[in-house]
Amino acid sequence: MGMGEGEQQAIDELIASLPQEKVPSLPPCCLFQNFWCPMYLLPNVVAFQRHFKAKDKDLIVASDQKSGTTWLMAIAFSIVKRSRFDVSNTPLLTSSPHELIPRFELDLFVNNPRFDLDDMEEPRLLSTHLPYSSLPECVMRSDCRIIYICRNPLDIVVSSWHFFLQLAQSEEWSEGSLSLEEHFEIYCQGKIPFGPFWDHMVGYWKESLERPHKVLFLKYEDLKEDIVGHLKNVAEFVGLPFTEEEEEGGVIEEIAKMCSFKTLKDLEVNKSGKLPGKTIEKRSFFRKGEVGDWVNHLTPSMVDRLNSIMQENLSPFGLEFKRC
Ligand code: PAP
Repeated sequence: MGMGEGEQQAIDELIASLPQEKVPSLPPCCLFQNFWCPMYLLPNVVAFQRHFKAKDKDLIVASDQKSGTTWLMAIAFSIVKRSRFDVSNTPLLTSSPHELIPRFELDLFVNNPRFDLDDMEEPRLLSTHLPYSSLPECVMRSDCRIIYICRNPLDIVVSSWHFFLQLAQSEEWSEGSLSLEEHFEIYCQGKIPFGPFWDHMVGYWKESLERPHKVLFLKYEDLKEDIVGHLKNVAEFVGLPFTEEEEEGGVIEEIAKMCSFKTLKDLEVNKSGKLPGKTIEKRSFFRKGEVGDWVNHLTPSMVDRLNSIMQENLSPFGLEFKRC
């Protein structure tokens, strides 16, 4: 079911009333509820906010773009569905993590503002790039849980530059490509889709401190350092701790390996083709998968600039990233 004429008109009027930003190689955005929302996603965001009905058992994977979403989707799926699937028959072997955990604004509420999610198997695994403050009220009120992953902005900006360069090749909104310097500037201004990144991170960070049973806050770098420890944390958070038997049987290590960058990147399903209904190549979700690749791309002055933005906007809340 598409949007009615009246609804489309209301969205058009809303967009017209908002500050807008258009840069080549990024989708045109408008400043909606204090974040830069790609205009083509606004109807979906509004429909999600109006029509989604959270259930207590829902698990939502949340992230800013390029922070480790794909990895966390694979992890969440493997942990929650492990009574049905093991590494020999997991759907991860035949589907992209993005197909297994649909995103509200990019998949579920696209052209279908009253999407009925009632027939999804429970617990429902769902995902979003929206900031915490833009999640529907029912998500805050229900007992559903959120796992958020964030990443050092120095690595995010490099990752997102590569990603949008590739995306821009096939998108009609593209008017050419941006140099890393230009992309970096937009990122530092907070005008990248779903930005500013500091508000995104701090929103979930504060909620994870106030309501640790509601929001589990993870960092990409910490997962790289101790994946087994973090898989245990995730399993406990979702109320499905690993049993002694599972631990002794090596189940945690098996999941870690299945969800690793190398395993997922080398799977045929993630190597070729596009996500259903999308222009994006699945392989563009797997580039290098490393911590600290920024040293190969950013100049010392870019690093200083971004570090001082973090110092100003993240450190006061106790949110820091290790210097490497
Ligand atoms: P999305 O927000 O568009 O879904 P997301 O998965 O968050 O993208 O980010 C992709 C990044 O995660 C890429 O980083 P890079 O550009 O620095 O390489 C990608 O390589 C990395 N990535 C994807 N899967 C994994 C994984 N299993 N383990 C570690 N990193 C991964």
